[in-house]
Amino acid sequence: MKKLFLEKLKKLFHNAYRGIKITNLETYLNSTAAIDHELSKVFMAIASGAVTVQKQVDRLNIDGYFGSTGKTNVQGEEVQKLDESGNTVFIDAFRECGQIAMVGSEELAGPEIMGDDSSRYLVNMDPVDGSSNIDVAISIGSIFGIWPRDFNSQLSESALISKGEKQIAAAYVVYGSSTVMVIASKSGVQSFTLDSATGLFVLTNPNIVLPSKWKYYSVNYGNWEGFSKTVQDSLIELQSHYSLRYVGSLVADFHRNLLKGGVFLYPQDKSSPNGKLRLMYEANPLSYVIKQAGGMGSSGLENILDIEPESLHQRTPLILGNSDAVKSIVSHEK
Ligand code: AFP
Repeated sequence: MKKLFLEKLKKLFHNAYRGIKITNLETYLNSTAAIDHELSKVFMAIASGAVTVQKQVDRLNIDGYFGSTGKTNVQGEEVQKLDESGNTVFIDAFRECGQIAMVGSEELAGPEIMGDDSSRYLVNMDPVDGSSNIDVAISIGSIFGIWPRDFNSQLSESALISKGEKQIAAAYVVYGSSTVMVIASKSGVQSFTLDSATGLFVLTNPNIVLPSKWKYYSVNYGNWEGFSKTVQDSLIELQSHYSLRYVGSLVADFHRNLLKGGVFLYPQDKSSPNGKLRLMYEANPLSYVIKQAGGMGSSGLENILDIEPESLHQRTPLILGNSDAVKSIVSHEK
């Protein structure tokens, strides 16, 4: 392991010597004026948590660390062992970073208060997204929305339930064939790949903008019978022009469509009349990311970022991707 690490360092120096610039997450954050020191610490806490979760994902099958805890979360869904440990990993990383005053999580019924009087940020997260894919070696992920703390408000659940438009940054991690961390801020969207030899996230895809020509649409066709006629009509139109890709882990489907161009749909259907996905820690953060990359997110009736939320674990229908694709689907809906 030590030998591998030294080899990797040698390669990094070699590349630097040859003029190949390597930027890691920390150097990117330090050199980006629009991201202040405090927000940088939040991103670094996400990165450190992600390295730990990635190691757990890697060893899941070997250590037998998969399967259900036997518990259900606040939404009545089965909690996988990794859901529980991922939640603890990120909560601990956020507590240690000191800049976060409160966290909302898919795995917690209410808010987790931390930090001190000067902690400036609130985070809503889905610590492990795509749980049902955990034990079948399909990509899973983590999602984070970051809101500024309102120092005039009490630290209570209602402060976490704030419009997506007020986010100042968002991030997600995909634990896939490689581990990537994507961050979005006023400075755009950047993707970093985890170098497992050094434990550093290296900038591999700077300033991501959605390709204007898009290829893919993503939807669970198993829900067809429950879709409204307008959703069915949109899908009939999409299927004659675009390729279907659906993994069933939101972050993985989202990441592919972000890089290749496309649209993700999880509309309401008869069995989930309000949609399945969660507004505060799935739809809002990813709508923030897609907006910075030139796209948009919609519930079919409203821009996701404009929705006035009512509860921490509220669900929403979601249409997310290239703006022209989203607008065309929404125009059928209205
Ligand atoms: P799980 O966490 O239960 O695997 O759900 C994943 C998810 O919340 C999201 O990541 C997927 O996009 C969506 O649900 C998949 O839902 P379907 O299995 O109903 O298609």
